[in-house]
Amino acid sequence: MSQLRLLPSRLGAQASRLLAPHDIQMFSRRSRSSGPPAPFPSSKRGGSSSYMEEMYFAWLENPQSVHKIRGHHVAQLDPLGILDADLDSFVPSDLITTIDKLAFYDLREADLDKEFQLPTTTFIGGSEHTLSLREIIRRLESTYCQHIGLEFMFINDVEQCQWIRQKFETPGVMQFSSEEKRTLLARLVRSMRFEDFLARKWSSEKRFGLEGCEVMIPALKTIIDKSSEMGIENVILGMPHRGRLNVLANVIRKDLEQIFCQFDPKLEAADEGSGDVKYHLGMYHERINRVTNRNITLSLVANPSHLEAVDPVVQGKTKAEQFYRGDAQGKKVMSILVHGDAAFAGQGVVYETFHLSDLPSYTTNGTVHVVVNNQIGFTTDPRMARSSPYPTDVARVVNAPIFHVNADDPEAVIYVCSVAAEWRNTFNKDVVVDLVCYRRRGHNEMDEPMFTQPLMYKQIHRQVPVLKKYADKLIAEGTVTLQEFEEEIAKYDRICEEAYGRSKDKKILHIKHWLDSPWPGFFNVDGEPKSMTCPATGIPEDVLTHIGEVASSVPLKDFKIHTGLSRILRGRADMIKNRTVDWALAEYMAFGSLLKEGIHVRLSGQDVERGTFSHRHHVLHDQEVDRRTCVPMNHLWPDQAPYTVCNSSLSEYGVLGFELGYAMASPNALVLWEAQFGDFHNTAQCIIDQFISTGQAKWVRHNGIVLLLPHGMEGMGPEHSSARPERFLQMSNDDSDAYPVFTEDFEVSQLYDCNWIVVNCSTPANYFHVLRRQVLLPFRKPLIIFTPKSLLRHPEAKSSFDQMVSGASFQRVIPEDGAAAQAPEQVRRLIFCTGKVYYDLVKERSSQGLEEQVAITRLEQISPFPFDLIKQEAEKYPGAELVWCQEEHKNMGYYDYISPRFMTILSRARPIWYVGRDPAAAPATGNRNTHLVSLKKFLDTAFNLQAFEGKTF
Ligand SMILES: Cc1ncc(C[n+]2csc(CCOP(=O)(O)OP(=O)(O)O)c2C)c(N)n1
Ligand SMILES: [Mg+2]
Repeated sequence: MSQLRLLPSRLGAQASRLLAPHDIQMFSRRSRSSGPPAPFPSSKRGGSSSYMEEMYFAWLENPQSVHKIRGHHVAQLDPLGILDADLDSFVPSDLITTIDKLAFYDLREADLDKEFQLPTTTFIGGSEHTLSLREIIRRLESTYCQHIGLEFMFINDVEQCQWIRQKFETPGVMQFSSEEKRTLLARLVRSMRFEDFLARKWSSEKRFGLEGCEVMIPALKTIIDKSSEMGIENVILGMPHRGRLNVLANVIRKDLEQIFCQFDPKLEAADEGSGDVKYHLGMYHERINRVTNRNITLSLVANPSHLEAVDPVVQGKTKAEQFYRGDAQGKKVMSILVHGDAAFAGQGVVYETFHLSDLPSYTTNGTVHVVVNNQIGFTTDPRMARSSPYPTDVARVVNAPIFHVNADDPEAVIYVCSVAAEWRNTFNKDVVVDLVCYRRRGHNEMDEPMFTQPLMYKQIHRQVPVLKKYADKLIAEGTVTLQEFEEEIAKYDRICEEAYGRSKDKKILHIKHWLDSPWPGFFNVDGEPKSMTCPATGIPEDVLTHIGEVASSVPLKDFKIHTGLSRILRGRADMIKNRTVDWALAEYMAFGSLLKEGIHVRLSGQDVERGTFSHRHHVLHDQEVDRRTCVPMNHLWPDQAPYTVCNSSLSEYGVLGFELGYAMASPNALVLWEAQFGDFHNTAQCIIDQFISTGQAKWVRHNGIVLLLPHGMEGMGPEHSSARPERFLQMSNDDSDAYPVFTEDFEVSQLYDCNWIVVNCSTPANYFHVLRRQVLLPFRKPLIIFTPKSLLRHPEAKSSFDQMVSGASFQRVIPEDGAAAQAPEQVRRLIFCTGKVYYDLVKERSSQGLEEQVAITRLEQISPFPFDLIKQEAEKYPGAELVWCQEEHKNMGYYDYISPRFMTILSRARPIWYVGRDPAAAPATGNRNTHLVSLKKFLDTAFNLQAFEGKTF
C-alpha cells in the first residue's frame, strides 16, 4: 500500500488527514441552520466535482464521521515523539491516510495533480481560487497536522470558526521577522538560564523548575504583549508551582535578589504570620511593556498548594478590577490562568470556574488558559489521570477553542499565543493553549522519575533542550550568530550573578513585598491601620426611614409585582412606621447606608436575590414583562455606590473563591457570599482553609469577605441544620489559655490580631451593626456570620430603630436586662448562649416563671472571644452557677471553643456547665419528633436548678 508522502517529516506516514477544516466548516453550517446546507452544484460521483464538495457530501452521508476526522488527532504534538497527545493512536477509517483511501471518495492517484476549485470558506488558497489536490493536501496538512493541533469544530458559531481558520490556514501567516525571532530567542535564554542558575546555586532545593517547558515564558510574554497592543493595561495571573519562580523573574519582573533571598534558610520574614514557601507567593508590578511601550500592571495571585484553587480567585479579582474601572467589556483588564495537565483534568474547580465565564455577574470577558502539559502528574501517567482524550477537554463545555502546540517549536507556540490573545480580544471568550511538553526532571528537583517512567525519561535524557534547538536553527538560517547567542547567555548569567551577590547583603525579608493586591491609601506608609478605633456604626434615623421606605416600594413606574410580594412590602412599610426592623430590613439598612457612604456592596450566592427563605426580595420581577426586573437598593440616592446582587451558579468552591478574589481587589467594598444553607459551605472548604482562614498569615493580605451561613437546629435533617461553627472556631487563632491584658483598645486590637471574626447575632440590629463595622474598621478581616432561618420571621426577633440610630453600636455580648439583672446577687444560674436558642430559653424560662433566678446572656461575637465582657457578666452574678447552653450536639457548635476560654477568664475558680444535645456523629436528626424531644430535654436541664448539684469539675 503506497502512502501519500507529501511532507518530508514523519508526518508523511499520516499524510492528508486533512478533513478537519472542511469538517469544521460543515459542522458549523449544520448547527447554524436547521434545514439542509446550501446545495453544491456538482453531483457526488461526477468526474468534475471538486474534492471539497466530495468531502462535503461524504460528510452529509455520515455526519458521525465529523467527530473522528480531526487534524489535531494526528498532529505531531509530543516533543518526545512517544505519546499521542489525545492518548489514542486511532486513525479514523474515512481519513485519506494512504493512496488506496482516495477511492473512498472516488478519487485516484492521478487526481492528485488535478486542479480543484476551492470553496470560499477555506483560506488555504490565499489569493488563488484553484489548487491541485496534492497542494490542497499539503497546505491543509501543514496547517492542521504539524506542530499545532486545533480543536474548534464544536464551536457552533460560523463567524468564530471562520476567524480561526483564517488565522491558521492563510498561507504565510506564521512568519516572523528576524527581530521577532531574536526576541523569542532572548526570552528563551532567560527562561532556560534562570532555571540553570537556580540549579547551580541551590542544587538540593525544591523549586519546581520549568525545564522541558521553557517556552512558557515567551508564551506568556507574547500573550501579554499582544494584549497590551490591543489596549489591556492590567493582567492578573494565576498559576501553580511549576515554573512560578521563572514567571516571577521573567514575566512579572520581580527583582532577582528578592527571589534569591527566599532560598536563604537563615533569613526569616520580618512580617507577622507564618509566611509561605517561595513558589506560592504573589506579586504585583507596574511597568512599561517593552514591546508596546505602554504601561502595564501585572499581578500574580498568591496561592496554596491546592492545585487550581486559585482559578476562581483570579477571576473574582479580575471581575472586580474591571468593575472599578468601568471596564464592562474587559478591554483593559484580563486574566491568564496557567494549569498543569493533571490538575486541569482532575480538579472539579476548573469546571466550576469555566461555568462562571459567561454569567453576567461573573464573566471576566474571556480568560487565556495556558496548560503546561508535560504529560505527567507527579508520578501518574495521563492514561491513569483522566478519562478524556485531552487534558483540556473540560474547556469544551464553554465552547472555548483549544490550541494544542508542540512546545519544542517556539515559533508555533508564540503564533498560537498571539492568536489566543486576539481571540480573547475579539470574542471576549475563553481560549486554551495546550503546551505539549515534557518535564526534564522529577516532580521536584529531588525526585527520581526513572522509578516510575523509565522509558519516557530515557527519551527525556536524550532530548536536546529547546533553547539549543532553536538557537541552532536561527544560527543556521543566519538570524543570529553563535557569538551573539553566547553573548546573550553571558549577559543574563551576569545579571543573575550580580543579583545573587546583592541578595547576600540582605538582612531582612518582607513578605509584604510579595503582596498581590496592594490597597493604596488604605493603610499608612508602614502598612499599618491608620487608627485603632472601633467606629460608630449607628446612623441617623432619617436615613433608616428613607432606606426602609425604598425597601417597601417599587421604584419603577408601571411595574407589576406579585401580590404576595405586595403583602411583604406592606408589612415592611408598617414596620418602618413602627420604627422596627426584621432581619431583611436590618440587612437592607446596613447595605443601603454603606452604599450612601460610597461603599460598593456585592451579595452573591445561590438564590440570594430572593433569598433561600424568601425573605430578602432584592430583585423585583415584573409579573407581566418577561425579564423586567428592578433592584430598589439601586434607587436609594442618585450618587450612591452601586449594589450588585446576583444568583450564582450552583457552586460553592468556585463562587466563594470568586467572591474572595473580588474582595481582594479593594478594601472599600462589602462583599458577601451566602451559602444556601450553611451546611453546603464545606464543598468550598479549600477556599475557607487555604485562603480565608490563613490568607493573612501566609501572604500578609487582608480580606474583608463576609460569609453568611444559615444555621440552626430546626428539625430539617442532618444537611440543612449546621454551618459547622465548631470548625470555624477551631481555626480561630485567639489563645484560649492566655489571660488577656485589658487595654483601652482591647476590643479593636483583639479584632486586629485575629485571623477572622465569627459571630452569631440574635437581633436584626446587631446584624446591621456587624455588617457596617466590617467596612468601617480600619483594617480588614474575614467575617463569618451564622445567620438564622426561623428567626427571619420570629415575632420576637425584631429590633427598634433605637438600637440602630447614631450612638448605637455592635454588641459583642448582649447581657441579661430583665428581672434577673435587677437583683443579680439573687440569681442562681447564669446561662450563656448564642443565636436562636436564646429565644427558646427565654420562652421556657417564662413558662417556668424563673425570670428572677435565671439570667440569660448572649454571646454575639464568639471569636475573638470577648473575655472582657464575659468576665464582667460572670462577676455580676457571683452566686450563680454558670451554664453554657447550645442547641448543637456537644462535640459540635461552640462548647469546645468557649469552655477553655471561660476557664481562663474565671481563673478556673468556677465551672461552666454544659447543657445541650449529647455528642453525635450527624449534626441533626432527620426526625422532627426526635428533634423536639431532644430540645425539650436540654431545655429542662437548663432550668433544672439542681441539675449540677454535687457535681465536681
Ligand atoms: C488539590 C491537590 N491535590 C494534590 C496535590 C499534590 N500534587 C502536587 S503537584 C501534583 C501533580 C500535578 O500534576 P500537573 O497538574 O500535571 O502539574 P505538573 O507538576 O506536572 O506541572 C500533585 C498531585 C496538590 N498540590 N493539590
Ligand atoms: Mg503535568
